[in-house]
This record gives sequence, C-alpha cells and structure tokens, in this order.
Amino acid sequence: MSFSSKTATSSPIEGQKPGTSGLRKAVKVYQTPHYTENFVQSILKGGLHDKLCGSSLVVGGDGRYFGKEATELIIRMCAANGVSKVIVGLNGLMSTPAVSCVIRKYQTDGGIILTASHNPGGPDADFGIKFNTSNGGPAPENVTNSIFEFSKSIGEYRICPDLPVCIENIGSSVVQVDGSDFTVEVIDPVSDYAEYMKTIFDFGAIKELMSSGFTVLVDAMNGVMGPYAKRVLGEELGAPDSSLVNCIPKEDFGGKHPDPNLTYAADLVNEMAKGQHDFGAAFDGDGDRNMILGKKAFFVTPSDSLAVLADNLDCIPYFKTTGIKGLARSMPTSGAVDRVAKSKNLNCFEVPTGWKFFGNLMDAGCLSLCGEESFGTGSDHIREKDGLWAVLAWLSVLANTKVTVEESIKQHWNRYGRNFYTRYDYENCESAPANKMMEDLNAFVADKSNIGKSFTSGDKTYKLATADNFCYTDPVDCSLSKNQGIRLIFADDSRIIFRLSGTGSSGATIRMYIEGYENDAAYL
Ligand code: VG1
Ligand code: CO
Repeated sequence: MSFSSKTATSSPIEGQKPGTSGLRKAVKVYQTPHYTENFVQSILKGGLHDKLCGSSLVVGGDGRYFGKEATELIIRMCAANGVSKVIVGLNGLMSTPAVSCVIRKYQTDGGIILTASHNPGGPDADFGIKFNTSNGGPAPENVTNSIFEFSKSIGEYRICPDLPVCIENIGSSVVQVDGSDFTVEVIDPVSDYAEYMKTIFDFGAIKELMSSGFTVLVDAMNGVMGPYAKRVLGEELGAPDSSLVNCIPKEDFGGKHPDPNLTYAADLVNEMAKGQHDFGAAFDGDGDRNMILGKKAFFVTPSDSLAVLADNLDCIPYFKTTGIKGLARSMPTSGAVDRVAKSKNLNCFEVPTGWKFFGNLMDAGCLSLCGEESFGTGSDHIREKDGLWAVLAWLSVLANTKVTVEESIKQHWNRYGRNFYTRYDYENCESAPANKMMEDLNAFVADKSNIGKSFTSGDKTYKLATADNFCYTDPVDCSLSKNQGIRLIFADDSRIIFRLSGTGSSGATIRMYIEGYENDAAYL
C-alpha cells in the first residue's frame, strides 16, 4: 500500500518548554488544535535534526488517557517526516525503563514516551510527552532547548493523515509513504526488558528466597507496571497472583495519583502494616519510580535505599562483570550514598535534579549506580531510573545477606550514621509569589555576611557553612546548568534546599528538602 503525506499550516504555541522530564500539561491543553502536532514536530526536527530522514524511533507510554490518540498521531507524523521505522509497544504501552532498554537494544535513534509519570491521568488530569536520545536516556538540556526553540518558530507540520494505524496486534507492517518504505513494528512491551533483567540478576537466588516463605506485596498503582510485575515477579520468580495488586493499566489510574510514596500508596502501606508480608513495593505510572517497604510497613527512604544498594552491589551479577565505576545522586538527595562512596574509595557525583544529568557520566563509563530522593533508583544497565530493577536489586540483597529490610537499614545506620531526611512539597502555589520567594532566597545566599551565622532548634545549633544556588558543570561535556536550587549547608553537613518543581502542569510547586546527619547511636 502507498500513501502520501501533506504539510499542514500551524503557528507557534507558547510554553512548549520541556521541564525536568518532558512537557507536562493538562490533557485539555494537549487536545487544543495543533498543540500535540506542534510539539511532536518540534521533537522530530529539534530533537533529530539531519538524522530525522531514515531514522528509527521507539514509541511507548504509560497507558494514560490520550495516549492511544497521541501514539497514532506520532506514527502518522513520523511517516510524513521521513522516519523509516517506528517500534511501538502493544496498545501503545511501554514503561519508561523498557523504552530505554528497547532504544539501546535495537540501536534506534531515540524514542518518544507518552507519560506524565506520577501525575494523575484522565480527561481532567495530565498528559506528557518526553523525548529520549539514542543512548536511551532523557534528552539533555541542549536537545530540549533546541526542541523548545523550534516550537517558537513553527509554521507547519507534516502528517500522513490517511495512514491506517493499528497497534492492537503484535507484528510488523511495511507501507510506502511518499515512495519510501515505512515500517511499524508492534512489539510485546515486556519481553525485551524481562529478558534483560535475567542477565543482570541471579533469578535463581531470588526465586529461592521467594519460595522460602518470604512474602512480597507489590502495587503497580494501575499504571504500566502491572504486566511487567506479572511477568517478572509472577511468572519468572514465583510471586503468587494475589501478591501483585492494581496490575491492570488504567487510563485514569483508577482515579488515584500513581505516585509511590507514603501518601499516595497508602493502601499498600496499610496492608503492609498488618505484618503479613516481608517486602512491599510500589511503582509510579510509567514504572521508573519505586518505593520499598519492609515488614510492618518499615519505610526505606529513597536516599537510604540508594546507599544500601551501593554498599551491596556485589550481590548483583551485572556489577561483577562491569565493575563499579562510580556512584551519583541528585543534589537534593541525602548524602548517605556519599559515605558509602568514601568508604569504598569510589567517585560520587552530585548532579542537578532529573535523570537526564546522569546519562553523560554513564556513557563516559564513570557511573554505575545512582538515585534521587524522589523514589528514583537505577544503574547504567539503561539510561532511565528503573522501578522494577530497584525491586530486583533489593531482593538480590535480601537473598544474599539473609537479613530483613529493617535490619539491613539499621545495620547501615550503625555503620555509616544516619542521614535524617524529609521533603515538603507546597503544591498549586501561584507562580509570581513563588518566584519572588526564590528571588529573596537568592539574595540571602548572595549575602556572604550570613555565612557563619548560627541557628538553634531544640538542643542543636547549626552554623551556616555554605550558601549558594547550585550550579553544575557536566564533567563530560562541560555544559553549565545554573539555578538548580538554593542550598544552605551547615557545618555538620546538615542541609536545607529549596527549588521549584519542573514537572507540574500549571502554577508552581515549591520543594523544601531538609537533611540532618547523626552518628550518635542514642539517636539512631
Ligand atoms: C521530580 C523529581 C525529580 C524527578 C522528576 C521526574 O522533578 O523531583 O527527582 O527526576 O520529578 O520523575 P521536579 O522538577 O518536579 O522536582 V518522573 O518519575 O516524573 O519521570
Ligand atoms: Co515516572
């Protein structure tokens, strides 16, 4: 069959600037005329430039409302823009880590992920589009900037409106578009990822743990992770069906926030609190975040999770082969992992918030394991944070060390001290006063007379040692990222950090992160 594409006239739409992780807006915004088309065209031109013609791309999403329409539109626009092949997950589904895995495995030129991650879904909630580059990772800032620049001057987009698109059956189809072959390959979104996990972990050891009376409870929060949890934890590792809950992806995530934390995964927390399961985990909508709980809902902070995994990487076969090249965390993540790095004589990098900042370090062979306080953990096996990988990593550690989750954390605190950590989110703030607050904080950190001042709370006094707005120079390409968050660092390494979120769909969210270090056994 052969088809011809056409050029449609359009004009720039304000605000198509990708944030921490893609462009997140209300579904209703994405549904306005030309909104999605403009952004997709900007990704294709601004993200791929002269590689666009003849390129191959992966397309997948977390199954949220508007995902299918967007997938079909992207395929029709790829066809019209000279892309030669699109690999798409069955029904448009593919977790964010699986997209990264598939881009790398099939060496495509990148991928487009349809997700607003942990933001709620449905006709009145959020949608998002994210571009990943050929290393499988989120586009770095120079690429997202070029996408944004393109969106500001767009005058037309290309589309093949008559191309029939069916993503409901696995298989490959080739058609002629403007005289060239255009292939759409619909794949099982789980298989490649599941096969890869088997090469990273010792599934035999985890299986043995799972058949020894050790019980798990895993909540996929009605997001994309259901089929992955069922295949890997259920079919491969023997977790009973009843232990894998909310595993059917829903367009509105069942009306919930698919965000794996103590607030939004409260059902899991309450069930774990009954003490009937040894290990609990939840994922976000697109499967890159994880929350780990021990028996009786013992909560593992993401920062501690990263540090404990860093201390136990020798339990995971993958790292025996690759070696441990270095560790990293995002700036607001607690310094617990830094202490592990120090004791193991490993480099530990501190990057701005957002997974895109880890990619260069991994590509350059400087980084094996990294994480963020926002429930993101991952390694250089792919270029995204990876929720199920984190669960498998924890199960590997437990299988190997034969201690409980709680014991492993407490042993860690005893050895390294404890980084007490909390984050406050002030959501739905008005933008102008939030910006003013950041300006005032900027003025505070610029005033060096504040250094050395002491602040007392309870029986503790904190002396301000450093105050700045975090600025990051990428060690690999030397690119500079300014204004990444206000840092107040005290003499004992305690910190207070303020930054504005880059994932909200409207208004402002202020995040305040507080960390205090303690190594006095009486306080642990
Ligand atoms: C938040 C988190 C950040 C994370 C990002 C994307 O960003 O703080 O650590 O990388 O979400 O995660 P922000 O700018 O709102 O603080 V996900 O799971 O939404 O792809
Ligand atoms: Co996510």
